[in-house]
Amino acid sequence: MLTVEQTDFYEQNGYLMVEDVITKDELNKLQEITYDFIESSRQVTENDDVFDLDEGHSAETPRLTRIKLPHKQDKYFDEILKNSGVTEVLRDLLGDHATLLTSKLNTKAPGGGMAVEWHQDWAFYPHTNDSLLAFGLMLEDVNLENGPLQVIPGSHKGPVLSHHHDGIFCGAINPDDPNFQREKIVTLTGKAGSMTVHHARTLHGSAPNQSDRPRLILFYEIAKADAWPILGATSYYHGLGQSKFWDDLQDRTIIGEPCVEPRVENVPVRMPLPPAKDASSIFKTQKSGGAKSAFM
Ligand SMILES: O=C(O)CCC(=O)C(=O)O
Repeated sequence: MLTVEQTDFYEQNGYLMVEDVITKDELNKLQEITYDFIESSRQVTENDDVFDLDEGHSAETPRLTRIKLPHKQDKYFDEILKNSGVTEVLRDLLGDHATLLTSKLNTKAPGGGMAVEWHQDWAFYPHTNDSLLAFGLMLEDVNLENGPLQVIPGSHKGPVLSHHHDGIFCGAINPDDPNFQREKIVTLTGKAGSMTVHHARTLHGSAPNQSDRPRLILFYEIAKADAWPILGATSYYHGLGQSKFWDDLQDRTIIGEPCVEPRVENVPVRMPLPPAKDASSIFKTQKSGGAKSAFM
């Protein structure tokens, strides 16, 4: 699916944009399911296992920051990962054995839907090696107004910056950090059906949604199967116990087989601890952890 130029570009820059990665029918189906979820959030008044609500959410005007773990909410979100153009891109970037870590559908509500402050995913979930990436499938067109993903090319080869504020993990860098090279920012806009990929160590963030339509990006975080999570990071599977973890790992295997011999590399690790008061999502971690905004 990817050309050598594309895989080289990803290797050097730590990000990639792939257009038309899914078919029109696949896109339509994903959109339909997503709008059904947004519709059903009208009944919801508090954050729960499915919805992360944005300020101002109501039955009249649903405002969501996120639909949590979409691959657990509807099997089509799992199917698209394991059997579509997306799967081929992952194979080209990660090889023949790859595992899903988590998924989230960031819905960024119209008229000010929350920014995601600049961060490196790696700070949230260190592993035994850094063959990890996140990709975002655009379910609607993403343009400059609705809060596109932004990245710093090459930052995956640089330092992992501090994501702590006053000794607490706040899930964001300080925008005044001298290693944050704002002048290098690349903005990833694109058509529905496009896919952005970023390495787990690539610095990225996104501004509030200033448009009158939601910004729907379906994110998945994926590891080469020999990258094992380090206990202390946040994910639901850390609390499952061995048996359920093993079953869950089979379910999360996208390509090939699980690997029970972790590849241990000399990677920079600082545990995302102590946690912020509310660590239930990146939005809550950044807010309750006191992260300084880069978008004010
Ligand atoms: O929604 C976005 O723009 C970025 C999401 C992200 O980086 C995250 O959830 O870790």
